[in-house]
Order: sequence, then structure tokens, then C-alpha cells
Amino acid sequence: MKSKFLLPSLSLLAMAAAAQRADRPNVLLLVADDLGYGDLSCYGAKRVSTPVVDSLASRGARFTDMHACASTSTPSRYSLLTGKYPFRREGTDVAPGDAGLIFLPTEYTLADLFKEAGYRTAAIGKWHLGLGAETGKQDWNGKLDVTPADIGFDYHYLMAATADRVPCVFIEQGRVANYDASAPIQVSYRKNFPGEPTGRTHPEMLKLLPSHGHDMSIVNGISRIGYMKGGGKALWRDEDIADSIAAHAINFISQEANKPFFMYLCTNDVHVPRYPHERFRGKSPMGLRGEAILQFDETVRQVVTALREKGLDKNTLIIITSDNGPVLDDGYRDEAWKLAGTHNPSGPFRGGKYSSYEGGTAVPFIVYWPKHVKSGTTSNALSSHIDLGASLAQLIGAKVPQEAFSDSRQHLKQLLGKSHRNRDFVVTMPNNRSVDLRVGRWKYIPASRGYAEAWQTHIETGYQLKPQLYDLRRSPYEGQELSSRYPHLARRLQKVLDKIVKP
Ligand code: NG6
Ligand code: CA
Repeated sequence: MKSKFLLPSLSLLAMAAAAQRADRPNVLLLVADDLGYGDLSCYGAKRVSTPVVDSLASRGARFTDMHACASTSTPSRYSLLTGKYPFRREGTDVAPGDAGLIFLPTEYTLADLFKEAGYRTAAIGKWHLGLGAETGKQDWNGKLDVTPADIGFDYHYLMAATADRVPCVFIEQGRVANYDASAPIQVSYRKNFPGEPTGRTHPEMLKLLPSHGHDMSIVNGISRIGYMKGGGKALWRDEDIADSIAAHAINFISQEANKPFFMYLCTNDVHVPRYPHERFRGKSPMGLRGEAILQFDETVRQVVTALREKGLDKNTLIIITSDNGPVLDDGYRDEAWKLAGTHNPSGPFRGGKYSSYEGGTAVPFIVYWPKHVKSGTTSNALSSHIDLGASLAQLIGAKVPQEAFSDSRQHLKQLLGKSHRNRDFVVTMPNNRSVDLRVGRWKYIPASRGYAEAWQTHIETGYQLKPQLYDLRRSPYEGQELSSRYPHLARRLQKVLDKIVKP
């Protein structure tokens, strides 16, 4: 009798679980590089128009107070994928192109989460999180010993670091894509290979000149950080990077369309060197940086069109964001600084990439999922990338190991724009590896060392030898420093921060 009673209810449970699984959305996490809060027309940009992203924003949710975890790529992306602050681990600084994988293979990532839940998972585009077991020891002519497969990604097609760092080749499933056996690859971050031209020795070979740094090996008429030799047909052409990333993303989406996917899709736009495809040339009054923003919008169009054509657009949760704040002169003479005109890539915020100020980590964040996110939502909730891990686990009903996503909190309602409640606090890490704090309207920047203004990039870092306190409700631009007016509050916020950093 008992078993008779149990059987149907078990199968009902199984059916319910299957129904829930069938309803689980694909997740497309699209991360731009150095795209500023003010760089999209849906965030107020006037000198550049991003109609595709704007349309997703207007049919979904647009966040106005979302923060990346750090103001540079490597630490920001490490935290996004692990739900752990970058200051918890050494070796999460901006990585050279020959860095070993910066994750421990045992570290739980968003890719692990989705893979264990039966999703197929992919990382495509800009990586900058290291490859191989050991820095400088990769075999670029064979198979890499440690790859994103070791942290949950079934498929990868990646730039090892950034477009301004060697090796200038894509890595697909642990091997150099389009490998050219006639031009074996050598990489060094210490010294040049005898007889190889560099930006310093052969500026006449360059189609884009460096403004600071970036004067080492020349690939495709652009000098980079680091030295490389060989590559032949495998070397990328900067003009084709965006299309190649989009094509590989679309190809992945198209395979096994009956199985849900998680894709971590990272554009090279709008990081330096900005050298978009010829079809964008002359299309922006802001020159190459403006064209890179147009190209970013075009990448989104290509991928969203593919989703629609496969009938996947309704049940794909699309998140569009950036890894850190913007910079105009990041090392090449692309005239971004001069041609920006009235365009403020940080929007209303002070500082930019590298900064402690809001401009360092305040990023665009758009969530589109017609089934569950109400069209036209604007969320002013104070939010952080750190919560994606716990929130997406909740979304797909997955149980994660206890130590997983340890700094991440479940804010699924906020993520879907159904609640506009602030996170209790948001912690961010600027380039000098100090730690800054937001609690509601208040921004607290502890005393830290470093240049107050980085003269090469013209960015105000906000690093000062005394603590700073700002009221963002009074002005989002951190203008009036209030720590001597509210000394108790400043001390209290320092204590909050101390507890988070050393729990
Ligand atoms: C800096 C580079 C800059 C950029 C940045 C990392 C120089 C002078 N500057 O060191 O061009 O590559 O690192 O950017 O080399 S990020 O967005 O990937 O973090
Ligand atoms: Ca970046």
C-alpha cells in the first residue's frame, strides 16, 4: 500500500522537477571591457548611440547603482566568476599575458554552477584570468596543461589577456586557434627575441602609436605589452576581433539548442588598442573609441539576432555589463581624449578605471528576460557584481558547496528588478589594492597610498593619505569631502570595512 501511495507522488515530484528544469533559462553574461557608465545612450551618452543595447534596456531592467568589484579587469572578473572579493587572494592583480590560471582548480565558479546543473558552458572573448599551470611556462605550440575547462567551462575561445598584451592569438580548447606550424610561437615578458622589431625600435612600422608603455612587440602594425615571436596565420587582426568573438558565440549557441547554456561572453571593446573593423571607420565623431562603442552595440545585435532566430530569445536571461570604469588615454594615441568633446564616459561620476571614486566601478548593468523582467524597469538599488553567484544559483534552484561564492548574497529579486532594496554595503577594490565602501548614500574611501592623479591616463584615482567621506545623494560626483563634518560616521564606516576585510 505504502509503495503504491509513494510512487505517484514521487513521479509527480520528478515531473515537477523536470518542468522546472525545462523552464530554466539560458544565461548570457555579456561583459564589455572598460565600457563606462556614461558610454551608452541609455545611460545618457549623447555623442554616441547604442540602439541595440538601449532596446534591451527599455524592454528589461536598467540598473543605476551597480558596481563591479574592482576598477581593473583581472580582479573584477575573478570576483564576478567566484563571488569572492579579489583582496581575499593574492595574484588577482592585472595579469600579464603569460600568467598561469589565477583560480585554484578547486575554486567554485559560475561555470561550475551551471555545468553541475546540466547546462553547457562557454567562455568566449577577452579572458585575462591566466592560462596554464604556471606563469611563463605555457606551451603555446601544443596543448595548455590547465585551461578554463578546469574551472567548469566546456568550451572556450579566448584572448589570453587583452588585445594590448601578447600572445596575440585566440586560444580554443587549450590550443592556439588556426595554429600555424610554420611559425612556432614564443612569448616573453622579460626580453625581446633577437632581431624582432618593437614599437620602440621601429615606430615607422606602426599604424597606431603608443602614448605610454605598449612599445614592445609589433603585431598587425600595433605595438603591445610583452614580446612574442611567430604566430603566422594564427595572429589576430584587431579589425576582426569583434566579429570573430561574435561568430564563435553564435556557433556555440547554435549547437545542441535543446540543452540550456551559460555563456560568459566578453568583448574586447572598448579596451585599448581600439582598432575596430573598417566598416566602422569614420562613423563616430569620437574617433576610434566611439567606433569601438558602435562595434560593441553591433556585437550585441549579432548575438541577440542569433538567439531570436533560434527561438531562444524569450527564455534567455541576458545580462550586459562592464568589468570596470572607463579610460580615454590608456596607452595609445587614438585621440580618444581630444575627440570625446562633451562626452563624459564616467557619466555623472568622478574618476574612472583604476579609481577609488565611483567612476572606477560604477558600471552599466542591463537585465533582459521578457518572461520575468518587467519592461521599462529602472532599479536604483545599490548593487554589486559579487551577488551574481548566489543569485543565479537561486534562479536555477541549484545547491552549491558551502564554501562557494562566499562573499556573494542571494539578491535574485533585485537582479530581476522585482525589488529595489539596497545591498547593505558594497565593497570595491581600486588599482592600488586598497578597499572602498558604499553604504546607502555614503561613500567611504580609507587612507591609501598612490598617485592622486595618474598623469599618463589623466585619471583622478582618489588615493589620499587621509580618509574621505562623500554623500552621493548630495552629489553623485564626489566633490565635497565630509569626513571632518561627520567624523563618527567615517569611523563607523572604517569599522564596517575592517570587519568585511578581516571577518
Ligand atoms: C595597464 C596598461 C593598460 C591596460 C591595463 C589593464 C600600461 C602602461 N597600461 O597596465 O593599457 O592594459 O593595464 O587593463 O601598460 S584591464 O582593463 O585589462 O584591467
Ligand atoms: Ca577592463
